[in-house]
Amino acid sequence: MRLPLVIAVVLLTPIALHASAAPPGQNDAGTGADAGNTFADATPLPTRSAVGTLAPQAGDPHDWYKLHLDAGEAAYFFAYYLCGIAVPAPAPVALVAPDGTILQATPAPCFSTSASATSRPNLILPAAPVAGEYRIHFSGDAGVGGDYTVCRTPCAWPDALDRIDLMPPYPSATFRTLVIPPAHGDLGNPEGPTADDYVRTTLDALAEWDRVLDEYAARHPQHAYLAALRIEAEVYDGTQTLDGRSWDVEVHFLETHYGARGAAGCGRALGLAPVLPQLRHVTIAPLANCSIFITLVNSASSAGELIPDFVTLAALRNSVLHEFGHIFGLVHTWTYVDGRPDLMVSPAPFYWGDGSIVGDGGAMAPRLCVSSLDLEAIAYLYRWIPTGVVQPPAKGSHEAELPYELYC
Ligand SMILES: [Ca+2]
Ligand SMILES: [Ca+2]
Ligand SMILES: [Zn+2]
Repeated sequence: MRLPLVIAVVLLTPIALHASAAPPGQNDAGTGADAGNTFADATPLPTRSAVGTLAPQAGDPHDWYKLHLDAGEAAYFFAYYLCGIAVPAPAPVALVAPDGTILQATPAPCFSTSASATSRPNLILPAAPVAGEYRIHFSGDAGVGGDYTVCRTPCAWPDALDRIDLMPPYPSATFRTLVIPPAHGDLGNPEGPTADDYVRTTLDALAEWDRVLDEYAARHPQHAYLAALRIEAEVYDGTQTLDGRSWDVEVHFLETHYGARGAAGCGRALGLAPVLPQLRHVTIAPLANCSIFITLVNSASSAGELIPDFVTLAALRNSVLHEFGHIFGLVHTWTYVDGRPDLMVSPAPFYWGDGSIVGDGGAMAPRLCVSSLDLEAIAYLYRWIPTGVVQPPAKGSHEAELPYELYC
């Protein structure tokens, strides 16, 4: 038991050197101050996500966090820098045992909008060797720092529980939606889904939105107008007009890696250049008002795999539900309830075959359901329906007013 004390003393020394130079204005993990610069002086890791700053050039060479683990307890962490000019190269982050031993050190990649960057924890402790205070250490020894996020999974964004970000509503209550089947199905996996499977699952997901909106409207009379929202879906059979103005929404399938499991947007500002050649009709007609792209090759591979998974129908269904949430005007939320992400959490985490977020390599997509939070926010966006006068949202996000419920 002496060893930890010795290490603590040795590491404690720099605090005196840097204490006077501690950068002002930091708010690491919401503490209003800089996270501890030493092993001994570690800041408690919040139960929710922490955001912080490491600034080795400005008197902040280390940020240490600590949490207690029982012997044998599993703990998985996300520890990522936020992409930006302040992070020229991956900076190291480490998981440290109570006795100071480094259990795992990794260059923390930069968090981006790419699902693949954040779909899995990067510090992994399947079983804590002893009970005690473990540490997460962001080190500026390489001279590199920046803004980072750190959390123990399942992570939730700080102070964002039951809040969802908003875009303007679509100016029609009817969404004429054309589903354009993929050119082929199994993508080389003879056991995999067929093109018909993909289309059928997509139509099921669209029908689920309709059913859920009706159910919510019936249960909440003040939002009864949501029953007027209607997805009218058709499957492209070669005869429909593809002039880009006949459809409110087109659903496309992409058969190569696109960097996300899906994408959606209205107004053609989707950064489409990489995928245009794959769209079956884009050379003969402009896109519809809104488009959804579903990647049939997952961008987030399973643990240990070098080749991304083929999408499962369960994952496809979740993606279609999520992307149509964007069409309605929802952005994202960081709401987790009982360890499960809301439908509009992004990037949606994978769960593995043993039910953990990392593990045996068997990726599973937990069934996601539209939530009361999602529906409340849609009710807010479409409050124009009774008057017919479309209004932009007067706020950038919606806070839940009703108890959180899933509409499965
Ligand atoms: Ca700091
Ligand atoms: Ca610090
Ligand atoms: Zn999204």
